[in-house]
Amino acid sequence: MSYLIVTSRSPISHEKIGGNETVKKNVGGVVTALSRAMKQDGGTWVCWGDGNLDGRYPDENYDGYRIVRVFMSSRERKGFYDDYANGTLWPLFHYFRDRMKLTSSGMNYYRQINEKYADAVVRNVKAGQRIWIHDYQLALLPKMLRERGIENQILMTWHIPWVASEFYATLPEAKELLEGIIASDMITFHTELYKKNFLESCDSLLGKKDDVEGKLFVFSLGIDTSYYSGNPANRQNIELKNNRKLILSIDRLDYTKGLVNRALAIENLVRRYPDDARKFTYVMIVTPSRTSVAEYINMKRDLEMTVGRINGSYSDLTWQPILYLYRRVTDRQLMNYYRSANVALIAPLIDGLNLVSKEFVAATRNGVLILSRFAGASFSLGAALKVNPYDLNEVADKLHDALHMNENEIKFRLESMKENVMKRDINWWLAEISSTADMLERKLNGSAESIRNTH
Ligand code: GDG
Repeated sequence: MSYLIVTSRSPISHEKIGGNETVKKNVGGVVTALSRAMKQDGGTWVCWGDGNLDGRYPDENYDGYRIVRVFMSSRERKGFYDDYANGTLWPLFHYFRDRMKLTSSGMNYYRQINEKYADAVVRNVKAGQRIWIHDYQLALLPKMLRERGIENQILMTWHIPWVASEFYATLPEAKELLEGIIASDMITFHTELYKKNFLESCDSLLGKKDDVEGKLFVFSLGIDTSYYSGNPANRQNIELKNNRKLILSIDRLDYTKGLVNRALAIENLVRRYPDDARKFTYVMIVTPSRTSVAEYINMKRDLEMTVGRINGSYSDLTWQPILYLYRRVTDRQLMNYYRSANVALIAPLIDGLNLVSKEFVAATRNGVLILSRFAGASFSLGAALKVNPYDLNEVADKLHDALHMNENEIKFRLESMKENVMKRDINWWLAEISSTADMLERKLNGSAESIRNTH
């Protein structure tokens, strides 16, 4: 089956860096999964051309598939991406009502850009191709495609949480977005909770339940386990001085990730368990993200002040509790960290899924996973040490437990999590979605056939 995939982000972008033209690969779990689907059967990927040289490549062949780019002016980018997608929808779908920007101009740009995507899809889709739309930036697209007469099967995958219906209802455009999404034939979420919340939103805001329910499915995104569990060339072990244990985290800079809380939990660990001080180093890797949004610039300052204050209070000439890295690390470095860490501290305040926790489980041989109860991945990683990221005493206690856990318990917990991650990997995810879409298509064709036969 050939796919036409639509995403806001692109798999690659063309950039001029230091006078040289370069092709930048936009890595990350979603792009990896979708590239795999593209490579299997060819197909077309419609995405945003945001690289500074992408204008030269509106349409190109890459790695066995076609990339078609949608372009935005700087005003459209600000209205669609900064103001509405990241300023209104992102905080809404992560329960941060106070951070939600409510401006009508943002929504107008959001509509306008969804229309641009719709036009690009109409121009490029082939008969019989399956259209697969991703995430909160493109909620209006399925309905816009139907309005343009597109009859291809439409799938939508929602990558972030779907909040409780009474919370979702605070969005002025709540009904419009729902109508947009339910024009799809199939909608997938990472957890049962998000599916339930979505259905309740349809019921309470649109009075539609029965006709939507059959379109909703839960498939939690898997990872490329052969990569993470394998033995990459040039792997190096990171060894800390004096046999210190390595506590690791890696996240995009985002308020949903609870980075300040994690630093405070480390401070709490040292206060509650003074004997643990000097026996660990917390390596906190923070990847730059949405660097054009003012709020994210302030967030970085707040985090750095907290990390600086904690290090200032507890460091001495031989030890520093937090080693803070604000940069993107290479895939190889990431693997080295995953393999070398004794503990992964994955404590977002809320997260649609959280791929890092799955990657760590696949990569580690003897590490302990501490995982937020509010990450979608916590539903499938039952043997992790679960924490409420707002409860800094609990996080400190679990850190202490993790640092002192015996090998048998570490192995026991890891085995059951590895089993789940290995079984429900990226190939499982793609195959489940594809076979479910096949089944829905057969059902639809079957009912069309029986209608024809009765007339
Ligand atoms: C959204 C939802 C949902 C990160 N920094 C580096 C790096 N990464 C890679 C990780 C992982 C991916 O990026 C991050 O994925 P997450 O799932 O953890 O988080 P979001 O970016 O917020 O993703 C989330 C996801 O969509 C999928 O549906 O799980 O809830 O918010 O793959 O490894 N990779 C390298 N260097 C870095 O510095 N090499």
